[in-house]
Amino acid sequence: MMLPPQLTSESTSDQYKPTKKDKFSFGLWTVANRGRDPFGDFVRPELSPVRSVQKLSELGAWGINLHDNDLIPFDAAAQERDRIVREFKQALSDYGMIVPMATTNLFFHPVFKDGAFTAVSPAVRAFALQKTMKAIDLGVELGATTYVFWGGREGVDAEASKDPIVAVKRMRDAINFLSQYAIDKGYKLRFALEPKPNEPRSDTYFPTIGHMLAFIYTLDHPDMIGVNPEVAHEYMSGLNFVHGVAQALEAGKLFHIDLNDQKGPRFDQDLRFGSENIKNLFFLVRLLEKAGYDGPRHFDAHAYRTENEDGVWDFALGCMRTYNIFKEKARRFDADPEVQQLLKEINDEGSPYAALLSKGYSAETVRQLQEATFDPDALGRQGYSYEKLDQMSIEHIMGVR
Ligand code: GCO
Ligand code: MN
Ligand code: MN
Repeated sequence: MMLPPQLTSESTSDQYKPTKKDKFSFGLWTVANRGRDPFGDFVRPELSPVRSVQKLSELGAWGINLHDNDLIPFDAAAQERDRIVREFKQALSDYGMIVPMATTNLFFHPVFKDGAFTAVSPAVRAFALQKTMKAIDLGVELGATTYVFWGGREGVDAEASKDPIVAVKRMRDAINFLSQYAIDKGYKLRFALEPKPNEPRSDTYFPTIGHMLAFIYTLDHPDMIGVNPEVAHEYMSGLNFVHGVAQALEAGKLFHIDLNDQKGPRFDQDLRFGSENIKNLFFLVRLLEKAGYDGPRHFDAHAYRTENEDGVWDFALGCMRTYNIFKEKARRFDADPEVQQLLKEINDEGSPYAALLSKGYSAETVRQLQEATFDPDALGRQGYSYEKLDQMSIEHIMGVR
């Protein structure tokens, strides 16, 4: 692989090298993505799950995640299923990899063309539950502790086709049913719901992190349910990913994360992590690391369609290295005495009002606030030095501080 000049020297090249401790994971579907798009056919040959496990492990990844049908063909007989699972488990143990997360393919087969849990057809909804129960069993058998629900085709093209209130209720019924199933089976499993605003349907239900968070608290078992936000999906809605993730973290609901990148609000691009939105993703990594997020750093992205297999491994290594580079840059940013000093001044920590506000509501705080005299004009005249602060962030990101 061609490395940028500053990373080729012995002293620095190892610093960002991914290791198992970094908890990097990839979907089987990401590295095995064959580059088919709506306008062109496959450009890469099939990549076997065993080869993916081996190569990712060599590159320093820790986990590999899958949809049921990434591993087991849709129509496989029980014997074939068991053989494939046996071989895959062997590869996991040979190469020291784990399966932290599993999920269901509820979007590829034509049966799901109108969605799965929210499809109008009761038979399709029932089949979706049956398929998901099987896929949960498979995930648990492989050791998964997180189970992801991405809406896939849960949405509409023709608005009149579904009552959107009924759709929300149907999704709730499905998640309640499946969480009860996991509980009754004694599985140690947490569910992570993944929002996306559109594609493949022209509109998908539960389009953003915020919609998902609100929905979770209406479920029967909210404690076992969190979110799996994806960089690209929030950018598709024009949102600040860092803020959405922060809200999930603060609520204790960041159960998993799909790292990738995206050029603005358009079709879902699933680009190499950190290849586009360098500033926002620097702040994302800083947030995850400072908040002590200890879940998988999962990449849900794929290599450019121009690449052959070598390019796929360049892509995978690039995702992990960039995460580690951001992590180091964030550490340096927060250790920079000038940054610390400026942040201290900006936050005016010595103000008597800081102490007062920290007391929260009481009759005494109410009285003190009512009696306080403020000078709004003076407060309105002050400058906040955000230009200076932001330039410092930029200089850290660009590597000159
Ligand atoms: C997308 C989605 C999917 C899901 C995956 C797990 O790119 O539209 O993110 O990749 O994450 O299917 O269910
Ligand atoms: Mn995803
Ligand atoms: Mn995506």
